[in-house]
Amino acid sequence: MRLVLVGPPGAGKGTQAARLADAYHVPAISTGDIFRANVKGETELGRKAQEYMSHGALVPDDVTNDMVRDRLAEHDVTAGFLLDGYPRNPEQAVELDGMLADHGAALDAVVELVADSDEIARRLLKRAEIEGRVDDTEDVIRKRLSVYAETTAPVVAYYEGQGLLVKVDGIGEVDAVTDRLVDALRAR
Ligand code: B4P
Repeated sequence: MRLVLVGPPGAGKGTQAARLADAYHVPAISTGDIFRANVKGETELGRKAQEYMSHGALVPDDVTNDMVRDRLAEHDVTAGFLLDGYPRNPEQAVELDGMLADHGAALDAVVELVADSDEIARRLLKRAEIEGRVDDTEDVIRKRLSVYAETTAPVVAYYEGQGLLVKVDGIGEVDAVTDRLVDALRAR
């Protein structure tokens, strides 16, 4: 199973990616998590990513694409993977198609997790209290939402055009959303 999970910040991508990866026995690859681990480890990649992430902007494509290409060349992804948070613009989507074609592979489905702005703000502000992520402040959340609407929403249209899109409601209990995701993928 080769899956992409797309959706606005706070829709529950990271939360559901871990559960879907368990269900399908594939690794969940979160570009946000990889960047955060590099920021924490004070690596060169982390230093580059931090200035963009802290403002809610996308990390430049050359940095992000190279990182994903390296990750997809590792052995544990040969049987499948779940990409969480990548691609985030149409250029990255085209790049991903090329990376997969190099391995003679293609995506099986792209899941869009849908949630409204009020629920998103509520979740992320709650997470801010618990985890203190620098990009979970009100101003930066607003910026991330506008980046999503302008830059990432066209990725959804790109995959819809390829007949790969599965839309799932991300509102409700975490378990209920997971059941919805699994059912929607099974129905496909
Ligand atoms: P991400 O790490 O992808 O952050 P995110 O969009 O906020 O999603 P996340 O997975 O953390 O949150 P989730 O919705 O699961 O990206 C962070 C930054 O990294 C970006 O702004 C960008 O700078 C950079 N970046 C990442 N990928 C990039 C790329 N491809 N190109 C360029 N830059 C990139 O969960 C949110 C909260 O909701 C959690 O606290 C969770 O507990 C809660 N929640 C989840 N499901 C819930 C439910 N059903 N009910 C109630 N709460 C729920």
